[in-house]
Amino acid sequence: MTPAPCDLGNSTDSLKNSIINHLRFTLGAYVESASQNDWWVATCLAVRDRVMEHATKSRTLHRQSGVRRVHYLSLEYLMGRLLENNLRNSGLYDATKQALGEMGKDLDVLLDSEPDMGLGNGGLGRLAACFMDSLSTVNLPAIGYGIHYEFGLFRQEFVNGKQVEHPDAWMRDGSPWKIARPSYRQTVQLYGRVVQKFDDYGHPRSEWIETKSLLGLPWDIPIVGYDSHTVNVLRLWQAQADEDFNFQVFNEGSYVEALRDKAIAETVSKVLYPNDSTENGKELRLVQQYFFVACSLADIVRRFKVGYTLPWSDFPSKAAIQLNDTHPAVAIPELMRILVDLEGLPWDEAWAICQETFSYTNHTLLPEALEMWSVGLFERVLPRHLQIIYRINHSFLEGDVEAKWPGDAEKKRTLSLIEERGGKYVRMANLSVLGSHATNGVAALHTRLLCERLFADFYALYPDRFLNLTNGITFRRWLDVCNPQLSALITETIGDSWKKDAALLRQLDPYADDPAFRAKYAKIKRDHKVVLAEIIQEECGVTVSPDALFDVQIKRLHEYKRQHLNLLNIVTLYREILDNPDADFHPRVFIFGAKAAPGYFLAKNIIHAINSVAAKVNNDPRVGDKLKVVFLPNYRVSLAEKIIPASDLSEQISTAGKEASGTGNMKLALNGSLTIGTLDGANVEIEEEVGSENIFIFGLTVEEVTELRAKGYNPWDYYWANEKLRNTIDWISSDYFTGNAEEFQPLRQSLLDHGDPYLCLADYQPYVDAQARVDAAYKNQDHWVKMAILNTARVGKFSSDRTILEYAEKVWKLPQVVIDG
Ligand code: CBF
Repeated sequence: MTPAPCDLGNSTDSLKNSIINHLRFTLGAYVESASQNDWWVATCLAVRDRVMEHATKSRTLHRQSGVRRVHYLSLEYLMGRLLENNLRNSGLYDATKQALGEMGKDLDVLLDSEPDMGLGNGGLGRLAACFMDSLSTVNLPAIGYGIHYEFGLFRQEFVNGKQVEHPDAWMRDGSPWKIARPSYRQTVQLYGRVVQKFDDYGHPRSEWIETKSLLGLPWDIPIVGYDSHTVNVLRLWQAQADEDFNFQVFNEGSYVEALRDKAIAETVSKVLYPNDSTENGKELRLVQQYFFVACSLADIVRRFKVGYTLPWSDFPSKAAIQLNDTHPAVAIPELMRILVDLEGLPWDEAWAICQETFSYTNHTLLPEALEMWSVGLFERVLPRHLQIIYRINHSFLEGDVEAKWPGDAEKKRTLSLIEERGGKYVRMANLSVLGSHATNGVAALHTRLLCERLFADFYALYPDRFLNLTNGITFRRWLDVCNPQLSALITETIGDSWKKDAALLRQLDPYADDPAFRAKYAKIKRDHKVVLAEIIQEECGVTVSPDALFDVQIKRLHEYKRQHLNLLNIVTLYREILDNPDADFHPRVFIFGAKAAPGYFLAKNIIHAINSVAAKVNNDPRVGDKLKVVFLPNYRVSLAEKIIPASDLSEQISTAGKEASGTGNMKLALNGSLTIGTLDGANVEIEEEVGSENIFIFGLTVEEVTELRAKGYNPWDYYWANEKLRNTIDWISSDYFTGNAEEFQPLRQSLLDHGDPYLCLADYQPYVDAQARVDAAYKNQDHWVKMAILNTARVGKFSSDRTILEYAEKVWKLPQVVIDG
């Protein structure tokens, strides 16, 4: 008998019923006395019910049609909150708001109570989240794989201006979005040793024995696209102890010992490493990487075997695997191990399958972020994988490298998968390039630098494998969700097709000259500034005026991003206001949001310096409202959603050649915040799109940076040559701001004694001058608003839908599969 279909309609009444049913039957709560959290969970579940139907349909259709799917492997997903995004994407927002309203509940309050799902550090993890949204929106068959961290990125608090970290227990109360899939649990081996055996035909086979095992339990999170019925899933693996692991210990009566082993096993997915540029050398990190890669590959192979009885040579036509940076690169030797050791394929055949299956995105040129694992550690944790890497390396060096550069030992040294100088290390970036058919950078400049510098020899060998795929952001979250007022104004003006085809935003261009449109646009910005001013009051206890220029730098705290260059300008302005109180300077609020890696001493010193300067400036009666400095604590996706629509100026001031792309730059420009920035990462392309008259570019170019370094850069030259700069640095490192002149010596030393590695002093005067241009431009509000509108209108290129469609066409060769409603 077919059961009666439950009512999963999209009407207000139907949603009301679902929410009440979940309150009563899933949560066991009375409508009258249900808590806020109960209402939030019940609402999420009502939405989830409607979405799951499409998830099942999508999965079934993808399987039945036998199309190629992309598997996105990423150690990080910075998802933020899901309810509002899912409501807006699925078109349920208005009905749900009304349903809740009729039951006396305010949807906005519920939305604000959702904890962020912060399973990532910064740009790379947020990019993965945008990509998941776009994959569903543009109807591509995809699965995201990652780790189900119990603790996401730490919660940041300031105590006396210094960063203090707290654990982020994002799912302490459970999460209504994730669904356990115990039937797809996987077992992962680690450690042990390798022996040579012979199969029934006398062929040698490597066997990995005496291993420790770990279980991976998958949790699925449905990913709802905008105006599409494709619902892909994000599958996150949770580590569990294998019960056999300590059974003997348990039987011998060592119950506590047995549980200790269980706890150790479960630490693998406990916590996200809180660094966005390096975690090299940590054993647990390598175990995390292998754990999620092994679970994911086993899952992909399971699906290949269940679906079809095809030869292995067809594997790449069913599965594309994208490596999000080198973090999942161990997938390359793992697939080789599966194909050669477990499936008995000849080496060369297996290698061809691997290269056809994998593609790799590089996200950084920073040398410290290029992952390397000591050979000793690798051998202990993954002995068979090390053997495989050695064999890949040998064939490569003696094959293609020798053929191109016969007898050239230096070329072999740079291209080798093993670094031999100063100890032996596995180079994960080289492995990723070699094991993939495509390597891409994330902005045009970054890709050029990959080809000319980091991977120059690989590029000489395999030029066709390199391509650029400029990053993008989802315009649903970064406009529709975070700025519904602007989204509505755009839709009212040009229709709503821009939500699926962002290039159409160009139709707004002429409206920049329309005073009525400008007035509406300006009002929306001001309203957001009023809201942000309230948040600043609440979080920082500082009163700011929404009529001031809101100057925003929100991103991870890193020397290369140069929050300290921003600080140098702030202190210079402070001095000027004191020296020249009647100068015509438009009031400004400098707004920071940034987390520093807990072990990054100098980054924490910079946070402390900014907070200390803020405390002085904000309380100095001589300054009044002219200058305010605020550092909002615990920067995260949901806070970004409040800051970005309220921003006037977007600080993108990294040293040229250091920021691979940046994506905050795109979000801010989209919301009409003008960029002050260097010609770095995607800033270069933003300038091309918005026009050089609608952006404030300053500073050294990549070529000039190289030249300056080659000449021998000496920050002291700049210090002695520029009195303002000298006074600024001396003031920061005096006892004026904290009463202790020692406090910011690390910052001073970095800028002077340690050579100013990110060239703040060289870019100081051009930056100060560019800020003066900003001040002058802001005084002409009409013109400023016009420039802001043109930014919104002209950044359609940076939609992640465009990026994803380029990946699908140029790298994955994926078909779009439309799922019926
Ligand atoms: O490509 C996405 C982002 O990745 C980083 O955050 C990274 O972690 N390597 C880069 O620093 C960004 O430039 C880039 O936009």
